[in-house]
Amino acid sequence: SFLNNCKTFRKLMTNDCIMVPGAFNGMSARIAAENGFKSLYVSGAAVTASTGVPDIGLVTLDGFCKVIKEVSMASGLPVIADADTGFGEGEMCARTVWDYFQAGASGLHIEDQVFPKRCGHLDGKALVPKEDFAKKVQIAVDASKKCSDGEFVICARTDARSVEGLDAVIERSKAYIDAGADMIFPEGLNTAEEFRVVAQALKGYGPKGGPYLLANMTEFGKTPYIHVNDFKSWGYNIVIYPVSSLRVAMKAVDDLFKQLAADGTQEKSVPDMQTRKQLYSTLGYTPGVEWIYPNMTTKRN
Ligand code: PYR
Repeated sequence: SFLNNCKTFRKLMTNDCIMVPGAFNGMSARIAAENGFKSLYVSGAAVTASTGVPDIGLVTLDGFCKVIKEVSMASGLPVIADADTGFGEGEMCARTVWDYFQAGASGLHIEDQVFPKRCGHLDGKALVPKEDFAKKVQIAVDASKKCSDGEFVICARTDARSVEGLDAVIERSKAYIDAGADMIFPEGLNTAEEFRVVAQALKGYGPKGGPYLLANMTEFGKTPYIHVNDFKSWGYNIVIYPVSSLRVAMKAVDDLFKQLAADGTQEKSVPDMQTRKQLYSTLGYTPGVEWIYPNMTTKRN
């Protein structure tokens, strides 16, 4: 059930650091599950890009829920999903929590940027006042209590690093923890040392004995590549790889189309393709045999 997935998600993060890759549709979700990943991420950057629009708040709540449902149903795994700035204020932010939970997510992150937001690794971001965002976090936490007894994870992302500096990242994070956030996502940090310093400052802070900590290992951004074991040693619980799968998939599509256009037949690209056999295996499909979703069984088939 959705509630069990929330509990599983929390359990996975307890005293551990899990690698959570982005899945941008049901197929990529199933491939990740096949490869042993225990939880998946639905990225705003990937959802928007795969829809063909930039990451500036153009995809609606329903658009995100469609992808969350696909990823959740196809994989049966706990999903944490990007909710940008919460798709609005007040009841709209509460509705986002309820709709994400009903779509199958086990948690979400909302961020303290002004709407329309931009990618956390771009310059020129602007933030809402700390107190205003703390109120929004509180609304999300209350909504989680109503729909999931508080099991659905509310992650507060702060985009303060490039706008107000590292001290503000810590100060804002503490305010969001005070407001009830279960998890903190310090976005756009510049060095490994900054990740360590933020974790050190937030360790044990707040009524819940310290928040879960999320690190974003996106490519081509402001953050260097850091090994999951390093994050674990500093106290991070989850590392996301939001757009990695979409980037390699789309480069492969580009390579195919170039080759096909040039050669007039796709034959040269066939060795790079997922075969029919691999496709059916990933889908758990045997022609003539009843097919069911993985989370409709007690174990993955
Ligand atoms: C994204 O992938 O869109 C994030 O916010 C990390």
